[in-house]
Amino acid sequence: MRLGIFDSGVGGLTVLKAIRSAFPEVDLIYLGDTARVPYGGKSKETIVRYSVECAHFLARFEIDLLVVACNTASSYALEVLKEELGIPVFGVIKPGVRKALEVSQNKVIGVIGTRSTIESGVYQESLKSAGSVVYAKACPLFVPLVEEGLIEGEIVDKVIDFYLRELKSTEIDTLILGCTHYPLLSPAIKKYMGEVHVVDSASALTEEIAPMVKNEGNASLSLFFTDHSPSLKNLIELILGEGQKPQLVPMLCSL
Ligand code: DGN
Repeated sequence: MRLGIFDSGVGGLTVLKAIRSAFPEVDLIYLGDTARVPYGGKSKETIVRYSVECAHFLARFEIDLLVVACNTASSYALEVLKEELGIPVFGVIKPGVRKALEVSQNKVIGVIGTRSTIESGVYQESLKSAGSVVYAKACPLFVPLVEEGLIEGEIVDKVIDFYLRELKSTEIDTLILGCTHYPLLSPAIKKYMGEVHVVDSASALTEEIAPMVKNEGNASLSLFFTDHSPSLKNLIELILGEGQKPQLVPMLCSL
């Protein structure tokens, strides 16, 4: 079985890592659109266009299933991708919502993500329609922090306090990390938030796709990126561990 996974950049490797540990035999092809990251502040039209291009790139490899690892792309482009591809397409929003509803006792749930994800209202609508009270907060500085390799320490704690102080003072008993990068900040966020359940969409996603995935294949792993920035290798290692050799694909966009 062959799975395609795409993200606006490197953060989606948190999702790939969770999938790989759940289904180690499956062949995985990952595309990180590092030339155009971040998607998090772009318009809906642009996010959909980029997402369709990424999906079509992966479809060339005759994938059996597509995972949209990016929360921003999942918020805006999932329905279009389902129509375009003709194979099962999974995003990260629904699994995160399902998991949060499962673990929350009081149904007061917080969600954090990029500006675009939070402004799309997709998480909030799904949670509210299931009867939850929702507190949402965009945390735009979290992505660059992780990309700098800053996942703990004084600066991280200050930024977490800056964004999450209000959420901490609410009744939320569950917090959804609605962005690919945030699982790397999970220990620091958990330390700050105390007793709150922290749900990351990467592990929730693997549960969601489990009924569709046969753990069969050659256990191959292909990583494609639309740009190799100097920090790419470090970021891949930060998320996946050492020893990955990414392949470079040309820019997908015409500028
Ligand atoms: N992958 C994006 C997300 O999960 O929303 C984060 C990076 C970005 O494009 N801003």
